[in-house]
Amino acid sequence: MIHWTDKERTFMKEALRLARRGWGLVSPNPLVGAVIVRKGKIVSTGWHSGPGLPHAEAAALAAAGKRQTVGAELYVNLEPCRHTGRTGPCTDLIVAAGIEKVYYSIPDPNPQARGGAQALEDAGVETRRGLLAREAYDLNQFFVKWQFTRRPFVILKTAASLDGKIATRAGDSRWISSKVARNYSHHLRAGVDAILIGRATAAKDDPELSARPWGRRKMHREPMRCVLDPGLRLPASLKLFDPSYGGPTVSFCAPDAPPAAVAELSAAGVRVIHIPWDGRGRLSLGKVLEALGELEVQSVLIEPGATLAASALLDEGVADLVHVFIAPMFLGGQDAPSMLGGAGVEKLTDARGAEILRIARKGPDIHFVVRPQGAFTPPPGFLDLPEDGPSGHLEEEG
Ligand code: AOF
Ligand code: ZN
Repeated sequence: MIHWTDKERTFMKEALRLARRGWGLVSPNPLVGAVIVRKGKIVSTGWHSGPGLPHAEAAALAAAGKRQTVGAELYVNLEPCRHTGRTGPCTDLIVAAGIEKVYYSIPDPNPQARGGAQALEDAGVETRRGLLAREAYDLNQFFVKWQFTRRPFVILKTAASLDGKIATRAGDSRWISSKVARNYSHHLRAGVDAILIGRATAAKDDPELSARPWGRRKMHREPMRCVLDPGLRLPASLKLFDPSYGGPTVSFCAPDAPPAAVAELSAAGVRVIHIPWDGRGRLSLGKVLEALGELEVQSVLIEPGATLAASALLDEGVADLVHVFIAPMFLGGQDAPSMLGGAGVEKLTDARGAEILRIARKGPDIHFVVRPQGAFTPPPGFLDLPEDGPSGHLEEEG
């Protein structure tokens, strides 16, 4: 068990804080921050701000004077790369700058880039792995899952009343959650590669599916807007299909969708992807994720109605993380939809278990962050590090 000092933790926390600045900017790259420390003081910092732009380590080194980096320490939340991709190897820059010691949180899962720590050791630079590994992993779960599985990380977001209803008996649902909760949802949208909704939600709510995070600088890139529409019967007039509202649109349809509708949507700039049935009369979500992964989509936010939520969470079990907002109201009604539709489970022993990672307030609402059973976990060895503690952080926020 390695005991990290408070100073070491503080410097890596700063690297993680810098890394978060790249939220919504860096995909398909990871969120990375770097801090250079000399004689116990920060001399420069850097963060990665997008594909083709300098890596965090390169940015921090460039921001420091040459004499400041000799004999200094570098803190970075991902193992430095040793490859030439859109930019050159960070390991070479680190060695040339005379850095003596590199602290990194998690190994680089990218087969092209990995191996940087060994390269540094070979060049006489000391490396220390595992500082704030859990936090660093949580920050880059999208990147890590996609690198290991070529499938996107799946976040499911839902909002309900205290009695678990997502709409009134008449279908009224705007809005159950508060403005603060909805702003948080826009922050989530801003950081993912794709948003996915079902046919019923598209028809009923006509959402834009754009990311409009609170007080945020203009989005440099809007997430891809995806809809499950087996028979391609949604009207072309929906905002979802209008490019002026958001990112590119993808329609997932059944193998036997009418060719005329496919042609019409394609001509309008919508990408149409055929998906096999799942055996329960719905499109296979597993196959949808496979198709998205091939498009280099590393994260998808599902904003489901009751049917899609049940498929994603219970029937297919594809969700890796669930955000639930509970609003302080009661709606009642046998026929008012609740969070999960579908057939449901029969026995309590069939329930999908979950681990609550976080509970917070969002205005008047309660915000749960939950990891359901079956969520992605990295392969053995990736995270079982000295720093490894319990798998989540149960926190309460004021
Ligand atoms: C980043 N930013 O700060 C670090 C990365 O092809 P490139 O040049 O865009 O390199 C991307 C890979 O580099 C990425 O998949 C990851 O493995 C490694 N490290 N990437 O975008 C950074 N340190
Ligand atoms: Zn690099």
